[in-house]
Amino acid sequence: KKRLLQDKFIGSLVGTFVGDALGMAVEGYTIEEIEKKYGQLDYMLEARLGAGTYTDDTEMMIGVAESLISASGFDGADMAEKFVTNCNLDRGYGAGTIEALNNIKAGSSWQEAGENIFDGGSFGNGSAMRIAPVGVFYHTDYEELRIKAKKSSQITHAHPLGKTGAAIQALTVGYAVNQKPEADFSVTDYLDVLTEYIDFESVEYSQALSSIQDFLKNVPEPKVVRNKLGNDARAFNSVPTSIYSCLINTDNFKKAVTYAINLGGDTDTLGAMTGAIAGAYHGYNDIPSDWLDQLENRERGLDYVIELGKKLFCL
Ligand code: 8NA
Ligand code: MG
Ligand code: MG
Ligand code: MG
Repeated sequence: KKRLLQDKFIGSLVGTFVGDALGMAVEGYTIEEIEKKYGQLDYMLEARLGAGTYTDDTEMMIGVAESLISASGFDGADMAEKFVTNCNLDRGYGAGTIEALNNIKAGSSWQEAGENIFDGGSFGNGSAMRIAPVGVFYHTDYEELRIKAKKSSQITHAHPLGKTGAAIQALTVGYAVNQKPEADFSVTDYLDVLTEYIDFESVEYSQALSSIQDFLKNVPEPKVVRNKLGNDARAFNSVPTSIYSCLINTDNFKKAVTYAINLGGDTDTLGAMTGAIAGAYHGYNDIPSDWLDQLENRERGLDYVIELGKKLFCL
């Protein structure tokens, strides 16, 4: 049982990495373009920094994990510093995040760095894409989990819609950790937990939640899902999409992540967020070895991310 729990921690972190690496190659493609060029894409393509390499999504997730480990829990100043130290712009960062990291470098506190980006802070999906370590670490206490998720978002994504996106994604990861992988993922129970802990007053998330419920009753074509839930870099147009990708593909990790990246748009991030949830549910052992075999593994690659998962579990 302990072994399975550790497997889930590692699965969520490596799941982020795998989904990011798979989706990277078709970032910005439409559903139609992916379909035409690859049919159903479920393998690593040569891209940007090479096949199996990760982007900002995983690089920032690594920073979140490192900080939770070194500070034995959430520490905003420490996490901000990890983001700055780790940042390699070649991995492809969002404009708002770059601005927040520059503010930190210039001396802003972690609470202030993201405050005045865009209009009232960023609501990009950048704080949700990296949240897996928060979700697994705080899985025993959903209240604490939501608070820490929002604080970790504050560093770069201070807009309420950005923070809520990070909290929803983190809560979903934490919930997935708590479910037995062989049992059915109870959608009703999950939605009860979600609505108990998250404030769904904003139309963006409440509409998405009601679309998800409709789609679960009457499963539409992926294009309809894309049109309704979205597939872009805004948190409210990608976090619900990733959750839905998991909810209709609970059989295995591969099915969920493949579904998400084939929706097009912000595919690395849809892959990363779907991989974080599916990895937390199924565990590391369910991630296909032909995907794992292709992941980058120099310095801070696959072995390093597995080690972070173990350390996070042992804290
Ligand atoms: P961000 O904070 O710049 O947010 C992403 C985008 O959302 C912004 O560039 C805006 O277009 C929009 N946005 C966010 N907040 C607001 C607001 N308050 N008002 C109006 N528009 C807003 O960056 P992020 O870290 O959230 O971005 C994450 C994305 O960037 C991920 O997809 C990640 O993979 C990366 N990304 C990289 C590339 C690349 O380099 N090829 C391409 C796309 C995305
Ligand atoms: Mg990315
Ligand atoms: Mg929408
Ligand atoms: Mg992306």
